[in-house]
Amino acid sequence: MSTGTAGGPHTDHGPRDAGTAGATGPRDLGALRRLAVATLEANWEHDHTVPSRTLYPHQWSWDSAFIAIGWSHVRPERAWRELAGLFRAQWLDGRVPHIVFNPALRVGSYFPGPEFWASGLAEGAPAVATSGLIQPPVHAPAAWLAYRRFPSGAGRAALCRLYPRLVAQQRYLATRRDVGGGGLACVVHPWESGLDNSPAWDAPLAAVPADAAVMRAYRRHDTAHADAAHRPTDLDYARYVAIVASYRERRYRDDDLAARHPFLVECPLVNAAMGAAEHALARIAPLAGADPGPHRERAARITEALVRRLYDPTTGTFHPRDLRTDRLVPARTVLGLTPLVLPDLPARQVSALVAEACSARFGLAVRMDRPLPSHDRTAPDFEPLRYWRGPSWMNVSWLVRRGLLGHGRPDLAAGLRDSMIELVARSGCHEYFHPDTGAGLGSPAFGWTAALLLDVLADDPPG
Ligand code: 2M8
Repeated sequence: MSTGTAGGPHTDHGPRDAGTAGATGPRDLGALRRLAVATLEANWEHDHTVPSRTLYPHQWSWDSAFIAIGWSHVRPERAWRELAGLFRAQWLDGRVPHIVFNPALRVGSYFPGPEFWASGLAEGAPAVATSGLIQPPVHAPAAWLAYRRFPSGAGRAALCRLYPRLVAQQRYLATRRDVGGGGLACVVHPWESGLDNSPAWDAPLAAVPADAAVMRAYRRHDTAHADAAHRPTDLDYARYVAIVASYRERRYRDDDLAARHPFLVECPLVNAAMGAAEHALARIAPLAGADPGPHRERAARITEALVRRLYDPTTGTFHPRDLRTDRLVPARTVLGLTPLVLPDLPARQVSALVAEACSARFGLAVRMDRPLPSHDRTAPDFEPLRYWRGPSWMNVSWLVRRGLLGHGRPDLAAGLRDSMIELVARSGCHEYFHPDTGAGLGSPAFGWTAALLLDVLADDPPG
């Protein structure tokens, strides 16, 4: 990887020179750890951690799960406060909202803010303002890892309090969101996947009527804090807003999605996370006095459905299924690699995904010369600077690394780990990174980057 420029190491806490991949010395790792802890501390806000003070000043769902894993390494009680705070905002139907708004912040501190979502008008929404969407359900594995890292009595009590809420989250996804009837959950908005503007959503989004000019009526907050050329376009946002408006009009009810909703897609990541969550719940259940059997059965059903509905043997990877056309989306994005997190993924799919990851498209190797990109490097629509259309992200690399560890590829997992550490050593705790140079992009002090760096530095065994 060549030298990163933008962002540079944080001068207060950052390492001076962390060397090349795999050659990061112990002293440098100590400095990196201090940088990560300082970043989490600076983003802590009473009972949760903001992803970024500038770009994302509220609480985000899957960010909080990753961040809880980071806290478990340094201040375990915060891991439990983080998750408990998020699940206090769970809706009566079991959905865990993707944003929980901090009422103390001024109007306009994020777009779209609480006034746009109007969650208070929806049945079963909590008293605090939230969005009406979900994000990948990575919380049960996060809670399990946090407990395993520091298995105290207080941790166990917190985990047991969380257990029924995690079960309700799964039930919501497996029932209300199984619009395709094939045993998978669908996302109703690209934001639900967490990979907002991934090329995976281009085809299903193109069918949503929208005009970029509608954005003149709103004030985007993101482009005031980040380079507009790195963010989704105004046309993307016009579609995002139109899809939320359609869901909000029905008060975020899921009963007639198939008949009315303009965006319905089965996402490999959301469903892989849902399967991995059942595996984690099977570990948690005995601590909470519950039977792990049903979780194991559900996990097996989800893996089977994922392979049946989203795996394409001709490409050897997983693709989203657009329920409007009942076809797989052809784009080969990093979403396709995420089913590796499933411990029961059949050997055929594991080896196909390892081959896909090691191909020129994603460049995974025992010694990586560039970080894992979010999209196929060889695709004509690969964009190295634009958000989820090419840049490298720590959370997706972390998920793929866990999958590799779980499937007996510690050599490749170590290559990925080195490249993740090197990114932060070169550029700081940025939100995302240039997939060629490793330069830091987006927010410079980002929660999950710091949290997951702490986790990979600890290098705990899989499980
Ligand atoms: C990004 O998404 C939000 C909308 O939810 C945004 O662009 O404003 C994504 O990277 C998402 O995965 C992440 O959870 C969120 C906060 O970090 O930011």
